[in-house]
Amino acid sequence: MSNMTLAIIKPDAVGKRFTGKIIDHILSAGFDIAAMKKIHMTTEEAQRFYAVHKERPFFNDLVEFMTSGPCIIAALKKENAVEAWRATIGATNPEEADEGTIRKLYAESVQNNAVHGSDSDENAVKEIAFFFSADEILSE
Ligand code: IDP
Ligand code: MG
Repeated sequence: MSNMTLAIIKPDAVGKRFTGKIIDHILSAGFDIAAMKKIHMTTEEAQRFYAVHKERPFFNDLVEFMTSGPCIIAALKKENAVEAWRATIGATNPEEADEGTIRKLYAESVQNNAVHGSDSDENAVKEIAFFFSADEILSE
């Protein structure tokens, strides 16, 4: 499934009413939205979603941030979706993100960085399945 990736519009960006601008950016960059919904992650879900980072010093703050308000999650479709979406969002730290990327435009800090993107095809498949059932994902 190398044509799909998981995007999350994080609580900071949803709270600042950037959802529309970010969805416009997604569409302008040529992604199709295969699935989308609004969720408010539980602590348990955020801990499981970010389990790979559980030994990192920022883990508890990250879980608290991701559960601080609702997120918009989406399965995005495009050729080489993972790489294309990472290029569209920019570096984790917005200070290091290229001009015109979503994080450069809308992120406030390395933690509150507006959006998530899967980092590999393998993780994209897992992350999409974490939030969406197969019948919620449209291929048209
Ligand atoms: P990514 O989102 O660009 O893939 P990761 O290294 O996978 O970055 O980190 C996951 C999330 O954890 C980041 O998007 C950010 O919200 C948070 N994070 C990463 N590094 C730091 C840090 O050094 N301090 C605080 N939060 C961080
Ligand atoms: Mg990551």
